[in-house]
Amino acid sequence: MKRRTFFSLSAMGSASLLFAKSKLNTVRHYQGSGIKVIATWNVPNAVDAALEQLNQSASALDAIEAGCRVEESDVSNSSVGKGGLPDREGIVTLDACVMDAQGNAGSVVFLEEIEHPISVARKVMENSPHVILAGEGAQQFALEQGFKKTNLLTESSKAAWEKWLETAQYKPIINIENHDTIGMLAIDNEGNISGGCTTSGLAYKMRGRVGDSPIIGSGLFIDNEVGGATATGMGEEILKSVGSFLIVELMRQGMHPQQACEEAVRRIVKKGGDRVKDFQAGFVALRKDGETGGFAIHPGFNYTVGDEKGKTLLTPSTLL
Ligand code: SD4
Repeated sequence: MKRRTFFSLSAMGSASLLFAKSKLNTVRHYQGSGIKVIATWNVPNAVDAALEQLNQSASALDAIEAGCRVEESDVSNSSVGKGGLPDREGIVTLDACVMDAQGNAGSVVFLEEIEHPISVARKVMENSPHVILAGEGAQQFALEQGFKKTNLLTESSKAAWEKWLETAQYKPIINIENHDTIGMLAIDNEGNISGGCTTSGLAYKMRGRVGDSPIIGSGLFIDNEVGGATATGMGEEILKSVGSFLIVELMRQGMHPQQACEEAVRRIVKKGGDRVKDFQAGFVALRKDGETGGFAIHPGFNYTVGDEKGKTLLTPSTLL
């Protein structure tokens, strides 16, 4: 490197360091206030499973994994795990991620024939040197870790796909074709936060399509100093605004989780133009002090919150 360039870069380095330090002084650190769980959609069984873990002093990560596994095995949920609607070739492909209180992350994308992608994502985080594993490689890793292959296409999801083939029109319907992806955030009794997100993605997507759910920052983001956020809805739109990361950063700067979710939804709507009438996007957020928020573009979105006292289904106001 030329000497002159070196000097100017190091000057820039110390200027940005000063800026970073002054910014850090304004960052809020929130303290925990007992166990808490928040999850996208009406998922009482998943929240119960997570609360059961937290009540036994399990870690937030264990609670998240237990909660998400409930939806992955629920064949009546058509957008997560077993029973999830397939891609346009009739194959179910799954996306999931986890993030823990230390800022570690693991993710699987385009995973086939494994019932619990959330658990595979956790193994990627804990037992591999990587953050994301995709497709065949993700499946190979899962099998090596002791997971078994299973058929994820149920009779009813196969029948729905065959019916879809009659017209083969790809048009995700707000809150119908693409709902129930579970994004879950939890605080354990040590005050640590973790999160997870798991989905079979959009019904009748193109083969190979991956949405926001397994992408750290878009479908999920956790920062143990601040809190976490997770998303549901049209992944293509959520990816473009990195909404979960945005919400955590807004909370870091002092915004309430509710306001932060609203701002993230507004950003998506601003970029979405006319398309907005045809897609849903929603977020939930949990701050380290137990404060929560949730917001979506269109009516129809709800989320479940749980703590020591029990659980509540909340229907937030929406932008449109
Ligand atoms: C995706 N965000 O794959 C997911 C779909 C979803 O409720 O959230 N469905 O784009």
